[in-house]
Amino acid sequence: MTRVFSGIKPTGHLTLGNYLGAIRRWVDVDQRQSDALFCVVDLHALTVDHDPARVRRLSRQAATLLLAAGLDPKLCTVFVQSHVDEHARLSYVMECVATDGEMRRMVQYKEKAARERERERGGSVRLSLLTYPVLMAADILAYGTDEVPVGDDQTQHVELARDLAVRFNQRYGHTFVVPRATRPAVAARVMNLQEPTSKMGKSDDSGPGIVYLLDEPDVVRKKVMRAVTDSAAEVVYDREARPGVANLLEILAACGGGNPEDLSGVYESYGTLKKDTAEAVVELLRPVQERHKELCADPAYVEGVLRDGAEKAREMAKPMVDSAYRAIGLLPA
Ligand code: AQP
Repeated sequence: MTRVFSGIKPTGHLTLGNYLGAIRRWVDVDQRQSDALFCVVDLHALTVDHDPARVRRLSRQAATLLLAAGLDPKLCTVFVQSHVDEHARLSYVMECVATDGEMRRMVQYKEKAARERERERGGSVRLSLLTYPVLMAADILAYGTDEVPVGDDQTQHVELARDLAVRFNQRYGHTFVVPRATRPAVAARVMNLQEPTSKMGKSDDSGPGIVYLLDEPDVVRKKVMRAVTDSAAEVVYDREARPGVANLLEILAACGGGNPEDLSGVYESYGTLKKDTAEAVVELLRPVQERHKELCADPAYVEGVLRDGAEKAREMAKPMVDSAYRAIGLLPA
């Protein structure tokens, strides 16, 4: 059976981008057809300036939302990264396989390091921001993962995990499965409603352009109705020339099925397109929000799922990490 692994960072409240680009597919496809593990990757949230209490709160909230969205612990393994030591154990070994040049070429590193320097006025960037893709490679490789379902923004990191697996296998003997990224058919990159050339990212500051999974229906409506489009009159699907309209068409298509190009022919004005998109998003989020409320009333259930998930994950990862330690030359304990 295909082994699937993917994760989500508790760096902010989960967004519509997370849901359409990743979580929905985990729920509808991956947990049903594969041996799947889904992880709140909390160690990755420490790579930029962070508030410890907020990370804890967001980790709990992300896990609760994954279950509310439909991940079922009977079908898949849901856990928190820092509860399984194997991730950090393997990460160091993979740092001995990766090069600093590879790390510095990562687009996300360049963008985020620039952002951090700007925020701190020329201040320092955490070393973990540079090495984070290696930890992500370790997350994936520890489980003998075949497929990593991600949005477009993460494909470069999955490529790195592939390169490191191949290099390790060539140098030290076959140890790792070489993983591949899989992406959703539509909405692989949901864009910020206010800046439709930038990804809708949960750690961004631009609140009005980001639809959060826990936004009230009226807040969703307001954000979608105020989405930046352009001054042209016709509704045309053109990602390059008309990114704002294309983003709305893609969101609408992802919510209700169909494809953005066909939908563009149905609308004569931006007003009705926005109204229908807003309602489609509200309806998409409604059951997730209802279930989230129920789960918040039962924190012991969520904690139990995470405890059991970590135990299962540990059992899966330990043999792989032990064999990587042996292969690279470390003495067995
Ligand atoms: N806008 C998006 N469109 C489609 N897919 C997306 N994903 C994230 N944003 C979009 C996918 O969701 C999964 C988990 O994402 P993440 O936690 O790694 O990243 P994030 O939500 O983008 O959070 P940050 O902190 O704002 O991330 P950075 O700044 O690192 O980009 C992934 O599968 C991702 O592809």
